[in-house]
Amino acid sequence: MDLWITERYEDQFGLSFKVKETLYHAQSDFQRIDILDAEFYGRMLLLDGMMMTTERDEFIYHEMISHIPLLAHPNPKRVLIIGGGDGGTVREVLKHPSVEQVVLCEIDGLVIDACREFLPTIAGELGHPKVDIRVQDGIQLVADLAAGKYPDQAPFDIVLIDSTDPVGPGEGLFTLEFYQNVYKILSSNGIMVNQSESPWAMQPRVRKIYALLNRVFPLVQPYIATIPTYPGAYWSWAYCSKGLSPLSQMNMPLAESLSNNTRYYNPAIHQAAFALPNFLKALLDVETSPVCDAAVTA
Ligand code: SPD
Repeated sequence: MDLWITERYEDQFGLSFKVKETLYHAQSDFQRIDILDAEFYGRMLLLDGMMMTTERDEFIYHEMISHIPLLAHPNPKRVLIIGGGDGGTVREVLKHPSVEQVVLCEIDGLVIDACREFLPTIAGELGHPKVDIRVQDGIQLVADLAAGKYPDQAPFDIVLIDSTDPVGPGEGLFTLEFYQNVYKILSSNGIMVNQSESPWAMQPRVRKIYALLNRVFPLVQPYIATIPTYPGAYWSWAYCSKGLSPLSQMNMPLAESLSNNTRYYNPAIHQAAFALPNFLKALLDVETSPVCDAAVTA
């Protein structure tokens, strides 16, 4: 008999996958962890029944959360990733030659272990010498760094919030206090990007995220891609900075050469991702299209 799983959203709609095999199942101190092998999408990681990543479409999410900010920054050296225990964001960040250190702060060590074993194409760079893995609560780490507890470890050029949805252990990563603390640990031209949910399926949630971000960061610009396996498929990230726009410092030759090693990202996608449809501008009270300054070409 065929086995199907369905991720239901708000008991209103769902996305179903035909499963060949359960590869891993555990209940950690934080959440239920499942790694399944499915038809079409391949191996997939679910946390508390919510889809986190699949072998077939993970490149879209991981390239978009990484390359947009890293190419917007003139010289990113130190990167902090909160969440992201599957390792996909680490893999993409390491494609940038300027990056000297990547701190990965994942609350759940079992997620890291399971992904290393069962999702090697995603987690394969977690052992890279530039990567410093901390198994601890990212909210607490950022609060400690912001309070000056480890002065030699901050600031960061890039902070990426590669979180779960704002339920369970990920909830505290969507608060004003957390965003304020991230702001404090960014360098003067630092950039934060957080995954900001589906502006199609999760509109009240998305409005709240952007209302909070706009209270903290001078520049907040949503950008968009389609993630076929997430609820609503239409997904967003928030580009947040102290003023640096997403294209003003962009090194076009570097973006083009990086594109030889990506499956989704390229310089045209970088610019187009910030174009918002009218319903989304209205949802987020964005009056004008984001400014896409001339990119650096030499
Ligand atoms: N609804 C799914 C949101 C998950 C976003 N994070 C995915 C983590 C992949 N590294």
